[in-house]
Amino acid sequence: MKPPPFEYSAAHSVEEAVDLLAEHGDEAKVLAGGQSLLPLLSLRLARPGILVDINPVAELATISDGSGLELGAMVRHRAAERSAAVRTEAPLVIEALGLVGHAAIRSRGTIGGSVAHADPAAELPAVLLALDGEVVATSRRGARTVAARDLFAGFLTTTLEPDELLTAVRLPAGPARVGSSFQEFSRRSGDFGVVGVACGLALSGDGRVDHGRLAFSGVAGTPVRADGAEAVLAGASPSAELWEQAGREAASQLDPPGDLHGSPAYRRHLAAVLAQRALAQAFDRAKGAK
Ligand SMILES: Cc1cc2nc3c(=O)[nH]c(=O)nc-3n(C[C@@H](O)[C@H](O)[C@H](O)COP(=O)(O)OP(=O)(O)OC[C@H]3O[C@@H](n4cnc5c(N)ncnc54)[C@H](O)[C@@H]3O)c2cc1C
Repeated sequence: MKPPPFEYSAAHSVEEAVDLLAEHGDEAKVLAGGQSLLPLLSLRLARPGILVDINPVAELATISDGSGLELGAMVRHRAAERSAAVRTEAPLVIEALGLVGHAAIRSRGTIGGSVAHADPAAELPAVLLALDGEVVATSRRGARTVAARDLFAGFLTTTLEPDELLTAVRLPAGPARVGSSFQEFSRRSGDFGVVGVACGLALSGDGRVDHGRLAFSGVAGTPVRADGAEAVLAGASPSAELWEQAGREAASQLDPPGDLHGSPAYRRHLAAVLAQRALAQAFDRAKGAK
């Protein structure tokens, strides 16, 4: 199908983009990589009056590190995957991005688009939630930060206002001796995962778990943090039994939907197994980290 008619305006700066969003409000949609928005238009599931194209905004395509990592909204997935700064500061982002569609899609898709689109099966929102990340939302009223825990409001819905542009994604610097892992089950390579889990694990000086962080995709209308499992992990001695116990605890607190890809019970089973695997791998990586 073809998209319904819409106006088009290219913004060349953040200022121009937020002016256009302020002018058109609910009628406007931001066009980033277009990998989710254009299919929605073609299927007539979205009918914006105007697309505000932020592809020309060069200031949004930068990656900076220092105390943590900041990815501009228009950083393409492939650029992040190839970035030495991302590899050093947040290897979990690179691991998760490798599971997003295919290389051709990732050469257009953007970091900001993946987060703003808030697909509950998407990898990046789960990573942002697991790593206690935040986004910068900019409008004519100024810029504010929104923690990942406060960002995802429901299926394809965030707490960003219609006049707000997501301008950056921030990830805090990790502690020493931290390891991470992204585990996912999908029917075919490149498909959205049925269930996925983003995991970060930090060890304390005495070799115990300082903290573990787990966030699932594909189990609810938003990514879900596994608070119960994290309580099980805090201060415990690492072991295969602990990973299994934490996985079981995480799954017991989920109430996933059923669809043609899997029943609620199957998704809970996947969540337990994937969390267990992610913790074991994150632990191995943490042991090797300085
Ligand atoms: C075949 C295929 C397979 C895919 N597989 C996966 C997958 O496995 N995992 C996965 O996570 N994704 C997958 N995707 C989607 C992913 O590739 C998209 O890139 C991503 O979801 C959206 O990013 P985008 O830059 O393309 O955003 P767009 O499609 O341009 O925009 C998506 C939405 O976000 C809004 N938006 C975009 N940028 C901003 C911003 N800066 N501020 C405010 N709002 C904004 C738009 O208005 C729109 O509503 C797949 C896509 C395709 C076509």
